[in-house]
Amino acid sequence: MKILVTSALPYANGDIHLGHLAGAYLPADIYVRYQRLKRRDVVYICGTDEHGVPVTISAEKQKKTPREIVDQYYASIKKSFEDFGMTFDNFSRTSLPIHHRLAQDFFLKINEKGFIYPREVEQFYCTRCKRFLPDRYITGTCPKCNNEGARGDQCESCGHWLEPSELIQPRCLVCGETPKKTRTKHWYFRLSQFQDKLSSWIADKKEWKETVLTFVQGWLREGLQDRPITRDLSWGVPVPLDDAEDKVLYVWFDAPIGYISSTIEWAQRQGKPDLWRDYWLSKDTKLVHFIGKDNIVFHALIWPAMLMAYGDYVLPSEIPANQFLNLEGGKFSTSKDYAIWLPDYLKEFKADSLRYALTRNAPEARDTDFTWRDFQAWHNNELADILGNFVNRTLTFIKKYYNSSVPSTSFFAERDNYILDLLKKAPHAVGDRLERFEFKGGLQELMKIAQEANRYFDHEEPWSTRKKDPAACARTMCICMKIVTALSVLTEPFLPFTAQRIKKMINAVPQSWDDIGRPELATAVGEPVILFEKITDEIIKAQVEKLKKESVDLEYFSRINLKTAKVLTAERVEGTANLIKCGIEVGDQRKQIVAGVGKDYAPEELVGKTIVIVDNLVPVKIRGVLSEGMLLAAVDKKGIVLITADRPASSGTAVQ
Ligand code: B3M
Ligand code: ZN
Repeated sequence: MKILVTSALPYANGDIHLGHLAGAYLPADIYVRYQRLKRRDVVYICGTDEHGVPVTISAEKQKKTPREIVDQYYASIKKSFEDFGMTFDNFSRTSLPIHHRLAQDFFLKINEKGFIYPREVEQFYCTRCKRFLPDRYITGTCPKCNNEGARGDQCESCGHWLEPSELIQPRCLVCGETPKKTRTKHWYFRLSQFQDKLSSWIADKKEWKETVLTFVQGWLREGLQDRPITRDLSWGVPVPLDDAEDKVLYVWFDAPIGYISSTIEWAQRQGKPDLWRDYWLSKDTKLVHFIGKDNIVFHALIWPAMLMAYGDYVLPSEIPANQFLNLEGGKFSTSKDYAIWLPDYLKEFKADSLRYALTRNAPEARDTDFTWRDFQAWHNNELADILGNFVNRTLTFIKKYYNSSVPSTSFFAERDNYILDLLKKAPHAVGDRLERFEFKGGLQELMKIAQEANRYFDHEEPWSTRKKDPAACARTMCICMKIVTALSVLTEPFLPFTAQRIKKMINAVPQSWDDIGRPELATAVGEPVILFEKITDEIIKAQVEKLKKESVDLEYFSRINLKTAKVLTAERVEGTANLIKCGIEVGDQRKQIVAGVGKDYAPEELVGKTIVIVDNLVPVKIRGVLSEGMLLAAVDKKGIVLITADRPASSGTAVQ
């Protein structure tokens, strides 16, 4: 069997941050490294997604051409992935001619087969910017969840995939103007025709993650609709038809085809231009797409439908989509620069510490939160104190008391056999988890071994048997070396740089995954080095501060109008547990706000208080009641504490 693994192609419009890594990249790299150690035939494909509105918007913001933007970010994404230890077999770009040709061929072939048709449609057009507003050029309120910042292609908050016409109160992203509907022509993909085929294809994917299946089944239940696959843009793959001037393929149509074109490029680079066919055109290929949850609909429905329409290619076997990683309690946000960017991280810390933290806390079944404190604790208490410590104490002991040559033994005692048995089972214990895409579980199994190893060392007390019972001491150290040697392979998928350093210290020959249980020992060890230096509180504090500062700059902050307000009236919103409607005075204005403080405050307590509000929040309806601002409160585990004026202050005063 062949295994073809892909990670979502990142848009070449910005750097990679930790949220991306945890979703589509790190787990894939662990999986692939493991498969290689199992000596399986695996190819790992990725590249940058260089088309679409995300790229053109970034270009406009940075006053550069799309070409300049994609060249810049292709290079920096590729570099930081390498530094992070990602081992793609090929990292391509969708702006290459090889990809354009393939995407156009794909379009033409399914067009010939009758799966594409043109349709006159009304589209939003901005009269001020003088252009059509596809996808993210338009924003408005999501019809599903009422999130006000929904984009024209998808609501980031609830994941709903949108058509711009569904948006409530649409606005041009660039100038804020309310756009007008204007006629244009677009080509549609007959997704509706694949309803049954997709349903039966999904039916035997029982092992798939629940989160993925729920999503897909929800879509199928609603009924699949035909989707436009062309756009009025000048940047992208030109639509290969005579009457489609100035139109390009929708980025989500061409991007997944990038998995194939990147594989073709890989084959060419091997000097075996047809080799890609063995993977894409064989029913014996296990195609695995690693993605984040916002990409599920494209990979689990639309892309398979495209492949079915085309005919010959293999369909995805596995789509182990991850949930989201949050950052210190908030969502990663590129536009607000609230993120930890990989190149910044790598300037100050080691790749493996992050690989460890992101796997230990992987958002496999639900969203998880990255905090610098956890990062520090896991690095210090687990990587350094458990894994690093065991390797180090073993090697320094052998260096010091055995002059760096590895002792041997001819018999084992009961406790030795216990640990040897654990070692024998280790490749399965870890490997089985990885086969099931349970990376967090795999890492736990690995750390269990390091933990048991430390216990064994403590229990055997080689420092005292050294004199009392030299044979026992030799036996202990021989076994410890077996464990270190096994760890140098077991850690490799997760912590490749560490694995490399251990191998160097122990002079071990490369081993395959299946040799882990019976590791072959080198006769002599090299110089022991400390694997993980502790990370201090100061270093972590600086990172937390940086994040706070970077998340809003002054200009951003000055756009938020904070003012004092006096509460004149307060009453509970009927039928709700904790909403209170307050009539407030803001200078000479009267306003109404709805606040979720009813669990901790009675309405009477609020009346007369001088509070702080965000005055220029776009009015929203909460449970049908108009709210024209938001009050500030501190929220901790114990409950809500209102922020109020310390001394009498007149209402309507700016808070700075
Ligand atoms: N570029 C979207 C994303 O980064 C996208 C993935 C394409 S995979 C074919 O979320
Ligand atoms: Zn506009």
